[in-house]
Amino acid sequence: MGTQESAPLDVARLREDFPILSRTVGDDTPLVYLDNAATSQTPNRVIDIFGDYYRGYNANVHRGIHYLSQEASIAYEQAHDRVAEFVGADGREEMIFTKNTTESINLVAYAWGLNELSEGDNVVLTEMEHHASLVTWQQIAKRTGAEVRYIRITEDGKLDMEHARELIDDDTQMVSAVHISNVLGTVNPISDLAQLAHDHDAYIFADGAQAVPNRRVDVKDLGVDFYAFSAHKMCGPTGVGGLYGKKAILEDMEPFLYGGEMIRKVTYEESTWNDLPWKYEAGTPLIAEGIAFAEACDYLDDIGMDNIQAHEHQLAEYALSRFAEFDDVTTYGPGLGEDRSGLVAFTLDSVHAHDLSSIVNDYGVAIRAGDHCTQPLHDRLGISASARASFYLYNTREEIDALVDAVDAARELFADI
Ligand code: 7TS
Repeated sequence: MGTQESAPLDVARLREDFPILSRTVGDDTPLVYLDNAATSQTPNRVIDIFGDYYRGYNANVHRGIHYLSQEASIAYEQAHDRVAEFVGADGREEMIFTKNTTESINLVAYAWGLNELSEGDNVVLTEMEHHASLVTWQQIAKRTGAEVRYIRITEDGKLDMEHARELIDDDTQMVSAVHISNVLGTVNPISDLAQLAHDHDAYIFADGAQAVPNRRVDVKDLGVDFYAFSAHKMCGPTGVGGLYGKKAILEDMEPFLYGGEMIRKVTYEESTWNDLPWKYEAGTPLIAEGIAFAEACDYLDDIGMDNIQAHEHQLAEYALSRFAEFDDVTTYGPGLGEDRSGLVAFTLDSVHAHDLSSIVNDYGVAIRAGDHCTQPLHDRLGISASARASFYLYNTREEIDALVDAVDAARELFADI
């Protein structure tokens, strides 16, 4: 929910930072970009990092003592500190740069799970996990003999915490939960889950792909052991993501990938590992992307995360209230007035989600249709697919009106068939 201290965003001004938003699509139709939960757009100052880097100081990091390598190394290393600070971690040692949220989860599942899990252990997930977490833990569990358990969701799309208390027991080694559902918009009680996990000496991993972009996240306040997110959903570039891990755990864990950069001393027989976080960043890393990731954090902080959260919340409320005008539209997740993020998944009785997204696309409106990498959740909801509109700091009520008008047009088109 929007906090009291938030100030309204000057959206018209902010939109000037995103040249892509003023382009047209198809038959010279203005673009209405409502697919931000998949990938957000990128402001000029983040895009500019790439030109500055490749024109000014492109060099490999950590290796050289020449000027360019030093400049690139300092910028890349400081980017870790900046991204760490953005989510409340204790500096670069607790912030590994990965490719994306998916790789962050796989890193822990392979480096920790494959070594530590065995028969008799269990991993507790939620019914609303993205495949990035669900498939990864499911497959690691198969390989180790561990059991996977799923915390149920309630009718209104929230976690059944009573069920969580039943499932998490002394054999639980990991609780891995999505912080905000990419379909329901539900904000899960991660600190309560962390408490439950720790009461049973289990670790807690939170998937923050849909949370870090739109609210202030503090991993220490949440009490998590691991936390994952992607730059491309928070005004940053594709190709880079963050993995927060508690220093003591990261020091104990085995590396995920072996090779150059992640070692300290190598002989023909043995190798020892580099300091954190480099122990987990084998090979030449995503240098320009990492530096741009930090710039995206600066950009969001300049706007104010509380302001972004409040803006998104207002847009979600507006979309829910507009959809509530129609008997044949079903929305999923928490309803009006509840804490939820700025995305709304919905179905229209007479039109399949894929047809719907294709028709609204003709009106310049970009939304997503399908299972949104949550097939089991869609099974649980009793639907095969949904359409989803997801908002960000540069979206407006008028764009939601454009979506609703386009949905109207789809309804009419199918009524004639
Ligand atoms: N976890 C959640 C909750 C997500 O929403 C996504 C991406 C991921 C993990 C994976 O992120 P990636 O950066 O590794 O791909 N979700 C979506 C979506 O909802 N539509 O497209 C991607």
